[in-house]
Amino acid sequence: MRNDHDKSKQEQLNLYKKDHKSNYISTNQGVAVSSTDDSLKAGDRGPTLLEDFHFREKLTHFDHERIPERVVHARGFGAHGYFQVYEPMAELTKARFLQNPQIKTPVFVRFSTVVGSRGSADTVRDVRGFATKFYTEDGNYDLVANNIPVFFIQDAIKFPDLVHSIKPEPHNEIPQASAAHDTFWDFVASTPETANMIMWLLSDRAIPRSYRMMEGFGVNTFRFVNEQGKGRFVKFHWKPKLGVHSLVWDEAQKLAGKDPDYHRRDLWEAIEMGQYPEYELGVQTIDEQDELSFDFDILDATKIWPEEQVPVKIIGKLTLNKNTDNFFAETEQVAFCPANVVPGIDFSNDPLLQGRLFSYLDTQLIRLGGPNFQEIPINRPIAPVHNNQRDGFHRMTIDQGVTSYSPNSLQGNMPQPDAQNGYKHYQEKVEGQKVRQRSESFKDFYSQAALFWNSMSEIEKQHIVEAFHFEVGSVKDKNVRQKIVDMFNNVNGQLAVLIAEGIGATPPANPRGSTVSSSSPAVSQQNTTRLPISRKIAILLENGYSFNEVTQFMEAMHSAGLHPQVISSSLGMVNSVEGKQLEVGKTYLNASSIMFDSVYIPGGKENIEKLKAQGDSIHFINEAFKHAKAIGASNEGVELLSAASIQFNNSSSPKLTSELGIVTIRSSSDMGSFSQEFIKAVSQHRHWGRQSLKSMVPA
Ligand code: HDE
Repeated sequence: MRNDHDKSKQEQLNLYKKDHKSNYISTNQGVAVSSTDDSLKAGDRGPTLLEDFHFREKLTHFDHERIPERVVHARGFGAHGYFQVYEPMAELTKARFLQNPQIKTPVFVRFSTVVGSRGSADTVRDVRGFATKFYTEDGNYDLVANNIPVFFIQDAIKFPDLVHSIKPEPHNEIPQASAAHDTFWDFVASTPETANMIMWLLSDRAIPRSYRMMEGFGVNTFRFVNEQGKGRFVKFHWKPKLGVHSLVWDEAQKLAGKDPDYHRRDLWEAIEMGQYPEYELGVQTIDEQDELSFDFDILDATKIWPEEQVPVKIIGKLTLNKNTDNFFAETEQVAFCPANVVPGIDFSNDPLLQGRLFSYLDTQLIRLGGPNFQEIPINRPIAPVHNNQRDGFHRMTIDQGVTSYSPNSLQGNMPQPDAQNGYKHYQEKVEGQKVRQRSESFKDFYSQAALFWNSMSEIEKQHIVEAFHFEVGSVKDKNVRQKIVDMFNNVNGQLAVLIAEGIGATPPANPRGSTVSSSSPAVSQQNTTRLPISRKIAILLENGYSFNEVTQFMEAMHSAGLHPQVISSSLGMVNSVEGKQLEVGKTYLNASSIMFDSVYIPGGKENIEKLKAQGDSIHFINEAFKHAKAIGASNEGVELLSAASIQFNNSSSPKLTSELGIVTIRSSSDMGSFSQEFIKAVSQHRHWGRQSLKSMVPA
């Protein structure tokens, strides 16, 4: 088969596209089918005949439709896009896709959860995968990242143990997509290297608001190599343009039931609307001579390189601008592997990475049914492929010629190695005894867990403590619960006391914690970017609302790139005081406050009287308030806030008021300022200062 290296990835995928709408049904042999609704029978009430080849082929294919799901990261969602570097990176790396800002390198990204099976919910508490395949001119480069910068374990040999412990328990396959059970916490309690990762996992990072609002981290330490052969250690980061934002736990749990596809829907809709998700690529580099100059080992994947110590250099941007045509062909069949690198990117001796370099190719062999999965369109490089690998299940290439070995003289020794431009592994000097042991430099398990805790804002600390209560509180074995308290007493004494209080364990007799008192502001979501763009607003309406207020408000939201939607008690049209109508987007049965970032209630006496009489709208507002979301109300709409017992600055003056995300106005003359103030409140994401949310963690 010809290699389509001169075509873009998209053009290449187009070669395989089929639009079945315009064709007649045929068998897989291309024979036209006359009917597909009845099987061939001996008489219309008689038995089905074996000779019905169409029936047998249709059923056989159907019977074989499923392939094994990924052993981890089974639930995922992908999109196409491109990557552009901002300026040539020649000083750091010779990777060609990192040199020319004019070049748009095609990419495919797959986001995922780790633990749940393919049909599990999107919003569970879990690490998120963020895997990117760059189809570069030098071959495919995969940056197989997560949204948390550290990992549970230090050596890949423990990966099966970790995953067995966190997956549903083997005797009854409960619970699905959750770490909140005995086997996982038993593993944690006996594996102290997990401490830092657990802090991150129980933080808000593990319940993202959107795939568009997550960072990505390569986690492992890689190596950049430039044209002169100089190597540097490197860690990769993705920084979302929209900032890093999360759900709250109550919301995440409810969404898992009401909209298990919440994250994939969010990504799909953003791309369909042209609000393309964007992430900047950042790199942290460490010169080889500084390898040993940190108080942690830079090869230890349970440690971050604090950004304040090793700054992140932003080098380019990823844009996701196209949804898939077919989930199975693209998202399910895409195969990532951290060993897929191009010249200029190399590995380190990080023992977690070394194991990963083996595991991904190995798992693809079983999941995708043999060694030819790289010929599946989504996995094919745009760079040419020539070698002497042959045959195997599902081989699609039709190799020509008599030789499939090297060297050969019958075909002029073609194809042959490219000594000049071929990939050359970095010549790191390695010597040592063969040992099965952990480096002493890997054995500080608690300092960075303490650093993370110290870096959290008050509300983030509160969420972590609540997450401990939920997760460890779900563990039946009291001994394991106690061990967790004792383990986290090594991180922070006050944290251990707070954990113990919620899970019926004995607080540490001697609350101590790590001596680390420094923090890394970069890891707190408190310090993230805040933008209103693409946020969703529910407008609660019944007949008799003010059309003037609603339309002014909606226009202001649309022009700022936000998405208002009308919610009412039934679908159809709702009538305004002015007699004009608006179409209802959703009812209280198929929408709920957890699906929106904010709520707005416009005026109109009759509208508000009806809304007041309804439990649904009151619940909607209360829930949005509890989840610290922006709430806006104009004119009589303000009365609905009082009816919902919302605490706010309820002055009867017509002036605009805005406090802790509650924005009100008792006049229609300044809807412009009201809308702008509301947008500001939405951009804050959450308003944690509200009375009912006062922290349980002392400052
Ligand atoms: Fe993975 N991981 N992993 N992992 N991983 C897989 O490969 C593995 C690790 C990550 O969307 C598997 O194709 C080992 C760290 C992502 O298709 C498997 C270790 C990070 C994805 C595998 C790790 C990741 C995977 C399962 C050492 C963040 C999904 C299916 C302890 C940097 C990619 C597959 C996709 C998938 C092995 C640890 C990220 C079994 C042995 C650290 C995003 O090969």
